[in-house]
Amino acid sequence: MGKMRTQVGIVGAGPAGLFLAHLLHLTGIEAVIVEAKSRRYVEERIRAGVLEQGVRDLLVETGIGERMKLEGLLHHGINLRFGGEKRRIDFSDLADGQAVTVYSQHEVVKDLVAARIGAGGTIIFEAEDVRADGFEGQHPVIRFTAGGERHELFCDYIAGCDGSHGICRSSIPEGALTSFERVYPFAWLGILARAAPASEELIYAQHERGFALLSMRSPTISRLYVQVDPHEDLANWPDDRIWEELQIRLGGGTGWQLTEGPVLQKGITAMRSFVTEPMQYGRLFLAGDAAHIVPPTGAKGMNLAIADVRVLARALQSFYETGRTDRLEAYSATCLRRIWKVQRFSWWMTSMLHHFPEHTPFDHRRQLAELDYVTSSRVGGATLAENYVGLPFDDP
Ligand code: FAS
Ligand code: PHB
Repeated sequence: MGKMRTQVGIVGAGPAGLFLAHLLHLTGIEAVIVEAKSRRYVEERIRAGVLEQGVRDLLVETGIGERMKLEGLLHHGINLRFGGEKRRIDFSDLADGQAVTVYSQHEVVKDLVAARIGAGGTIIFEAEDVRADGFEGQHPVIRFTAGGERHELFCDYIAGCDGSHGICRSSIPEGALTSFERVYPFAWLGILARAAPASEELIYAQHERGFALLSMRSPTISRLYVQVDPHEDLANWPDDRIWEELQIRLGGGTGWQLTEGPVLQKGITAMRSFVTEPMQYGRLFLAGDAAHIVPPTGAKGMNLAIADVRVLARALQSFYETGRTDRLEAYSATCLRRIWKVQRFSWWMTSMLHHFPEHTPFDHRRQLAELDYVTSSRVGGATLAENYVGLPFDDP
């Protein structure tokens, strides 16, 4: 049995775990990440695509934003297509000049892995049978198998950054947590295609056949989504059917055409809202998808994960520098203020743009009126814009 010791043990090398380790490193706090998958797997996993202004600034301020500044696409607005029209939400006008950056989550992960390894950080990839123990007392330990040998990583604190299917949340005793969930009656079928994006900015389309989204990864790679049945089988969606549906829903019968091309990757993502409270138990702290899930309509999942670990890193820094635990004790409350505001926004965007099976013609007209309002009222547009570019970090 191999025995190791560090200050903060982190389970999961996604955006939350990697960025937490990076922030801790900057304040001289040692961390070790234990990750179930391979480096290649986590660096190639296609997920989110949009960074909030505050997250962009944080990556730059903490020294890992250089490639993002070069390769990321700065967007000063998004478009909403509905009722045969396309209208723009202008962030420059409505969100004090803030913007979002289109830069893939897996590129952020690559930059963080490179920074961690470059700084001599430890990431244990392909760890098996990972367990988090002892966090109810003073001596938390992460146990795992790597290289065919069982290991114990003793730490002061454990950060559960292992996503929605990880082991950390489920390691907390029954009854200690309360979960809040809303499951949506649809899913997103997403494709990555070698096709020049047919729009310079994102287009969110509300259509009677269902929602569609035009996003991108670069001037030659499109990222596109269509709303499908929650139990849809990908086999029912050959490429030509996906393109046909995207043309109808995004084109809006205006003759406008999507550029089509080879589909490089496709998948179906379930849509749900989920929060667990509190996000901590003893010396175990949950962050990112391990604690909450948002429907991707608001482009918030990764941004919220990074907001969580920004709070956790500051709380751990306060402990190691002063011995005080007040920020650690307030971690959940501090994060949940932002989380529930982001949950509301993600729910609102999802409710406004998707076709719900139970909708009546009244609901459809109401949706169109809401879209008309937010795209014709400065106040209405500003509420969408300020949430989309990202609410200010509000902890002291
Ligand atoms: P992650 O899930 O990214 O990372 C958790 C890590 O923990 C993973 O590397 C996993 O391998 C590891 N792990 C799990 N169990 C473990 C164990 N037992 N031991 C060790 N390691 C373990 N968000 C958006 O904003 N826009 C999108 O378009 C979007 N699309 C998505 C598509 C899919 C298919 C999914 C699942 C999510 C999507 N999201 C999207 C949300 C996503 O971006 C998350 O919010 C983001 O990855 C959260 O980051 P983490 O909290 O680090 O969790
Ligand atoms: C993406 O580019 O993957 C993306 C963009 C905006 C969203 C969701 C996903 O709301």
